[in-house]
Amino acid sequence: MSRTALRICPLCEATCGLTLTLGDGVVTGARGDREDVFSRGFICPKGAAFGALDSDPDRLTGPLVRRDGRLREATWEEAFDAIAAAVPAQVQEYGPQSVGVVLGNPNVHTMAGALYPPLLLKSLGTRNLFTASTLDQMPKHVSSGLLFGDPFAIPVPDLDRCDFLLLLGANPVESNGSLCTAPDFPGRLKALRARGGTLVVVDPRRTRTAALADRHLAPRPGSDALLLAALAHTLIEEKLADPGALEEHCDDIGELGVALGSFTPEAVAPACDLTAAEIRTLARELAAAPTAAVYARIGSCTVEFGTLASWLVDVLNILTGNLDRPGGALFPLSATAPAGRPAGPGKGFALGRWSSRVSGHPEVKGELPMAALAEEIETRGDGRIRVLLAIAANPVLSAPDGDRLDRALAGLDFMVSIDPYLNETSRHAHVVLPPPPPSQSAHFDFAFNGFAVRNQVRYSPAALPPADGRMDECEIHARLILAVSGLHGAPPEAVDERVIADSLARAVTDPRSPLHGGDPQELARLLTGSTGPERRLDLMLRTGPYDLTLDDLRQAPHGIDLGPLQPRLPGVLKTRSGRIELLPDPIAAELPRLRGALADRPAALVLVGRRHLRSNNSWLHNVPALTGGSNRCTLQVHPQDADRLGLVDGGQARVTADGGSLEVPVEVTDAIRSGVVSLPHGWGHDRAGSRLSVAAAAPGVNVNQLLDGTRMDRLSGTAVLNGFPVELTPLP
Ligand SMILES: Nc1nc2c(c(=O)[nH]1)N[C@H]1C(S)=C(S)[C@@H](COP(=O)(O)OP(=O)(O)OC[C@H]3O[C@@H](n4cnc5c(=O)[nH]c(N)nc54)[C@H](O)[C@@H]3O)O[C@H]1N2
Ligand SMILES: Nc1nc2c(c(=O)[nH]1)N[C@H]1C(S)=C(S)[C@@H](COP(=O)(O)OP(=O)(O)OC[C@H]3O[C@@H](n4cnc5c(=O)[nH]c(N)nc54)[C@H](O)[C@@H]3O)O[C@H]1N2
Ligand code: SF4
Ligand SMILES: [Mo]
Repeated sequence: MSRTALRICPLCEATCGLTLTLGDGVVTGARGDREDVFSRGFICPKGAAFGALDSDPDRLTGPLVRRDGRLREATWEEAFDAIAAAVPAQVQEYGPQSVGVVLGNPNVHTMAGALYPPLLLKSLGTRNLFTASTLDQMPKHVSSGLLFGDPFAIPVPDLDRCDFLLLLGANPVESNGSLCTAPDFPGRLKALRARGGTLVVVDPRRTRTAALADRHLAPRPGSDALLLAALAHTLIEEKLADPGALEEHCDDIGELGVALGSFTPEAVAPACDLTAAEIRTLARELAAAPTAAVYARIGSCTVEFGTLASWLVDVLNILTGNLDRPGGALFPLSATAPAGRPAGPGKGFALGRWSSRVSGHPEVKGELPMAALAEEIETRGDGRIRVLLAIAANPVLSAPDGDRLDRALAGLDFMVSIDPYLNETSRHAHVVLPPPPPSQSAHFDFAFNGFAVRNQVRYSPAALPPADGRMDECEIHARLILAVSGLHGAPPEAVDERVIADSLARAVTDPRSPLHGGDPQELARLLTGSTGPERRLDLMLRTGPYDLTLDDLRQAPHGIDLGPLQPRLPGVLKTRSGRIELLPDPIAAELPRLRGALADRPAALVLVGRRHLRSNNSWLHNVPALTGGSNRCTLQVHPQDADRLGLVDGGQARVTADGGSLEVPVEVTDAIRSGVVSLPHGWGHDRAGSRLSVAAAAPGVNVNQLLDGTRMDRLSGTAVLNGFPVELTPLP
């Protein structure tokens, strides 16, 4: 007999509520949950393919352990024994820095990935942490850290109420949004226009999002910081800046005009390949709109001046008075955020507290650049990474120069992957620990509730019981922590109970906590979860801002709406001054380099990425329902460029850049501007030793092979993945 279960979709940041149909221990169907308080029935093709992905026959069903050079099926006990035998001894001999940790994107989509990595890092004591953030949103963390004192204080556009949305370097109609959790992003954009609002999209490609816009500007890639600086300059110069009530929270407003002095629309126009008039008009419209939000993502982050662009986005929101006001850009307040702290000076945000060993890249938010991982493994000497723990990460495809990383991983003394697949990265592991499919895992969005356009909270218990021989991913993490820290064999619950005891000890002595003055033991007994992670969630809800418990969430399976976003200044500020530091020193020090870019002679041809609705980074190409059709790894080229270079639609071309060259199928289309070509990432599934039968049949090429890892946004250590120079030659 079939039954249904509700499950938040973990496949992208939109966090849609799904209704799964279950039959005989498998998911047989998925549709949007119409009663979901946030997504109200919205679903995309990936969510609809939940069942196919969940029961992909290539998913690993149990751990693998390398013996005599080959990965073989093993028991969980053997797997953790192997880790306990290898890692503590390595740490003993070579020190904690000899262990590197790589955290990939799906960690923000699992409870395990949210709850355990901080403990793992603490128990290891290593500073060699590399995450997908330095291939992604790290510039935004840095700009928020500097402006607001908290790298996680990221304002999100108030999509449902704003009158004017300036959207740069994002394509939410395909990606479904990022750092702006909004189920049915496309519908929300249409609603914005239907209520008389204006949408302006800035993207070198005429994307499906651009097609929804009132206006589409297609500047030269990599020039967003210049464009945004000119917008800010114009607001100041034309006396259109009106921060209003924000003024009392801001330092350095006066100095901004001087700092941005050289970035006139006329000066930046050639570098952006826009006209000065277009830029001035946009600035005036932004200022004139009753409410407006500027929002930028991947295309503005993973470029040379990603941090400056991210900073300027919020500068514009501040100069127009739109930060922290309804209809503008607001700070969400999630149900598991720690209870409010009083306004006033905080600890601030520091960059570069230590540096990477080989190239001296400054630490950012406790991380080193993913683009520097290979050299940290390869380069001999004290502190070399010899052991790697890769959790939900596929850097061989997602980071620059996968071939080099591939060789580096092959040379490790020991590697562990927590991954459902044997893929380009995990095939190098000595131990692979596969989590169960998502239907067998509980879900809570610790990360995305903090970036959502509406405050709300939802919990999904596991839809199906664990299949035979399956271990919950939270338990895998807990056991890994014990195994690497010499506590192999201790009960995994001990990890959670320790966290709970520590958190309670802090809460009862914190006058701002709702649990202040309580008895820790008694409070621990009140926690209702049936597993460690559930009890930890319950505790976080109880110490959070909404007076909620896990039971409340269980009784509201479609979620609890906590209302529209509210102004939160000055409470969110944690800068040393207790104010918004509008022109922080590291930013001011970077502006001369941006000024230098005004005179740069742009390359004739640069490459940008793109995302397809039916794909997701590197790991969704093994589901037949999602691959094929237009979801393919082609090089998009504008007709003029194709003519000039002698390329034809359906033909082959060689693309060459700093890092190497690739042979790719050409797709001629006027949906991309001339001087720019586009190749998606996450492809290149042709490495031996992977177990991805569908993906291997249409492998595509790995765009990141074109990069050697030296191009970075200096302030954040984020790899430049967009707007790098390439050359094209036709192939017969
Ligand atoms: N050129 C170029 N490169 C890019 C980008 C780009 O735009 N252009 N985008 C970048 C961005 S934004 C990101 S976030 C990174 C992503 O980089 P990664 O995080 O390295 O890549 P993913 O493809 O998301 O794959 C993560 C791994 O997680 C595994 N996985 C899936 N589900 C689970 C799970 O539930 N648990 C565990 N433990 N593992 C799981 C998958 O099998 C896969 O091996 O790529 C970046 N790389
Ligand atoms: N379907 C699907 N959804 C996804 C993912 C996926 O792989 N597939 N990945 C998920 C992840 S990890 C993330 S981080 C998000 C990302 O979500 P988005 O930020 O919306 O990502 P993209 O769709 O890559 O959009 C980036 C856009 O920037 C444009 N661009 C490139 N260079 C520049 C530039 O210099 N300036 C400007 N203004 N634009 C530029 C590109 O043409 C592209 O359209 O998506 C998430 N959702
Ligand atoms: S939009 Fe994202 S969260 Fe919603 S169904 Fe699609 S993949 Fe899942
Ligand atoms: Mo990402």
